[in-house]
Amino acid sequence: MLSRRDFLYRCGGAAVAAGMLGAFAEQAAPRPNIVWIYSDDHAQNAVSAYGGRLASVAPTPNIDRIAREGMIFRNSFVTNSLCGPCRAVVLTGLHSHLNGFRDNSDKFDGSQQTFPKLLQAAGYQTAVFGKWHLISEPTGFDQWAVLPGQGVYYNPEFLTPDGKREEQGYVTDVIMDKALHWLKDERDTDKPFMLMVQNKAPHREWEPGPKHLTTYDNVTFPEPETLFDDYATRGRPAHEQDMSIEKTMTLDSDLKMWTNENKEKNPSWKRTYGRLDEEQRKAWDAAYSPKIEAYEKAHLEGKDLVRWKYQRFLQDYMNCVASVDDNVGRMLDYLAESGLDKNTVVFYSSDQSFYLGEHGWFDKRFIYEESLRTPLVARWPGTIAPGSECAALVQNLDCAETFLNLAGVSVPGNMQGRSLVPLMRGETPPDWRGSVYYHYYEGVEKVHKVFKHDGVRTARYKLADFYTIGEREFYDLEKDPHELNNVYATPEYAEQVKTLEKELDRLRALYQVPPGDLVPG
Ligand code: SGN
Ligand code: CA
Repeated sequence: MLSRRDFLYRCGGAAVAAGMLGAFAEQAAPRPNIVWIYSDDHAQNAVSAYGGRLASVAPTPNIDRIAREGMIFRNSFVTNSLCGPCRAVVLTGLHSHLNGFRDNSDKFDGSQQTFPKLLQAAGYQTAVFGKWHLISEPTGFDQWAVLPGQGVYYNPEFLTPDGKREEQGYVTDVIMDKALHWLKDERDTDKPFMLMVQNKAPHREWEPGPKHLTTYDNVTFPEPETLFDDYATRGRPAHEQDMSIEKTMTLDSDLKMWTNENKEKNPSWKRTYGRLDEEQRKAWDAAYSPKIEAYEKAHLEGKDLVRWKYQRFLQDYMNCVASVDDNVGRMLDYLAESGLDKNTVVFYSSDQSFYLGEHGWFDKRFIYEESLRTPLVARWPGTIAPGSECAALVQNLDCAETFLNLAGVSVPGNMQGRSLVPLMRGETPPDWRGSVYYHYYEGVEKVHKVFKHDGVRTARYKLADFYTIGEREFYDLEKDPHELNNVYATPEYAEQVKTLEKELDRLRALYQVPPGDLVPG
């Protein structure tokens, strides 16, 4: 006799409607719960399970625990490296041009098909807490409390079905409090659940919580090899961006070096410090006053100043990550204590990754590795063998199908991703994708000034098409993992360039990219 799960997989998982499970109902194991912990701008390079230069100085033990007890996806990518667009892709399983959310100024059409709605219809309890950033209200959730827009780090306001509520505390802790409260006291325990816990952290302006204001004070973060990249082989996009540590990152709002003379007049100081209560201010001042004093005495310039900014940025960024990691631990502990862990699939991911000084940058947007990638680890006892590594090319586009598949819910034919469930079982389907499609839409007129582009990445090569300005770039990731050498016009690569150009055309057609989205100018 096939187990219910085996039956689902043999049917490709996808085609099995919840109703068809009737025959198996008696011996069927309960459907698995899903916990999706999602952060904002958490770089793959800042998750120690991925190794990398920061792993030993700034470990993330709780996120690593998910990887250790489950699977790490080594090649996990996004479709469009920006917040709202990534969230819309996760919800719908559709690329941006089909779900209608191309850039952060769009409004998500909440009437469209999403995986939470499909899970809800199949009898799951659904909830989302934390960052949402899709402008319209959440749909398809039994319970929700989301931050308005980007939200704030301290004493944040939440939008809920019953209106606005301000909460005292640090946002990463408050979001997990809400999620745990729902799990323990609010949900219908007769139903399986799907819970999305979505952090604001470690998004700019990287405000650490009270427990981690000084965690990395005595750490020197290794610099990336490309901190002083001169973009020698590249065209306009890398030269004209506005996301460098040197020029774009501010000393006041980003690095909190509000000097005594100017701070009261500074809107960013009011915005940040003005939100803190008395106790929070005390802790904040104790952490930052000595840093401001040291900075003022140092009189740094040129490369020394960039190096100092990099260290200061990483301190606050990693302080924020430390709170995220603590709260992942709270969730894992609760699941274990309650016994829910046995039948709960826990994912940790981020809307997208982030530059931590690579190429001299912070932020994301480009198709280059640091922002094309995103962390993805998953734990599913009994299905994922502990310590598994997956090298297949996966995308946030696959989330919706994965969640539906593991819940035994039929996957609608218009979704564009693929279920990761076979990969989680340690089997790579022979026809698994050999390339991923990427399309960034926000454009040079918006913050950070990155030209629109699309492109394709295979296991070895990458082609980017900055179509508004007619510039293309090509990288051999095996020989040039840091993407310093654009070989688009190099004769030795002519054949590979042609192959990837064809692949890009194929993917544009496959995913139905409207030709109107690819026009010059
Ligand atoms: C804000 C940030 C930008 C960031 C965008 C989008 N500036 O505008 O640095 O790129 O959000 O980020 S800030 O000073 O207000 O933090 S996203 O993750 O929401 O897409
Ligand atoms: Ca983000």
